Amino acid sequence: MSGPAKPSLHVLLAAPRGFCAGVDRAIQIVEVALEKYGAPVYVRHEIVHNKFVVQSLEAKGAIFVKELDQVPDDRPVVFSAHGVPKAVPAEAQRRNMIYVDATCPLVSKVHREAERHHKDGQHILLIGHAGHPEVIGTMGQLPPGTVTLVETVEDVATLEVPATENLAFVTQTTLSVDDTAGIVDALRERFPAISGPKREDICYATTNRQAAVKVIAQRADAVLVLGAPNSSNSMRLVEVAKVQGCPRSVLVQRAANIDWAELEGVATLGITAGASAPEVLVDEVLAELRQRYEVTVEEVVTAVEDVTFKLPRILAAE
Ligand code: 10D
Ligand code: SF4
Repeated sequence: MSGPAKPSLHVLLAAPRGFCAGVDRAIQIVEVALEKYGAPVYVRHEIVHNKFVVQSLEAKGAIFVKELDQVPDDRPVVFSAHGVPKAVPAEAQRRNMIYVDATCPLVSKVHREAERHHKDGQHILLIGHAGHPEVIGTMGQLPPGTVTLVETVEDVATLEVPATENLAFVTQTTLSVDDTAGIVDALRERFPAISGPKREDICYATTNRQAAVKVIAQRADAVLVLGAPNSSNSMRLVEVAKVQGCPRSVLVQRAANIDWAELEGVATLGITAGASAPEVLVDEVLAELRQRYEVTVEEVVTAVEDVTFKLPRILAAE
């Protein structure tokens, strides 16, 4: 006997979504390091901000630690995709350790930009979120006191800088494109001579995922963003979806965490995933939805990505 007919649900799948080139490379770095050096390979900080990724690497022999002092001298260590202060590789070198830097090349590019401004004698304003590892890493490229953090438009008015003439700004790579534009406008208004990138340093993946979620949010009754609460780019996707037309937008770590009551009355559901959330988590959600609804899926493609990054030379095949 068949049960009552399932309600229908139209799913809008954002594209691009999920893994970016920097995350792909970082995970591959841990996998190749495990092949090359054998287990255990230590990783300082979550390689990317996703529990599922971390657990699958742990199953292969990776050990995740907070700080370098938790790693024995004679085991290799990988630094996460978010970047590290200069003091970290310096310490690894001092201890003669094998280390592999999985910092995304687009984060390293911001590090070099900051260094160049500093060499030119400029004080740096870093737009970003306090306490985030990328912010700690970027600030840690330069001596204390040479970089000031700016988190909001409101911060700009009260900002105290050593000299208003000799300023430059750089940004975290995973910020809200729209909020950052507002902060940059306020900075340029208060400090007309400030130098910096044309717009900001937000990466292609962050930009594309926000543009895609905006389009689905405008058509959806609710939006699910696959990702972790400590993932800056994923949290920004939830905010952007909320602001751009879909107040019922929520972050979910995986299918088991969906609050089904929140989806009551939803006929069109948007789905996307942060840059650190693997596609299997999207598949898992779709499978769970098919248990409860008659699902139709429409992929909404707003950009096609073809970015890839090479592995660090230390891991190149011999
Ligand atoms: O928090 P987040 O968005 O910076 O990092 P997550 O690991 O979630 O995604 C990858 C982004 C990186 C490594 C920073 F660019
Ligand atoms: Fe690199 Fe952007 Fe991915 Fe961060 S989100 S790892 S900056 S490509």
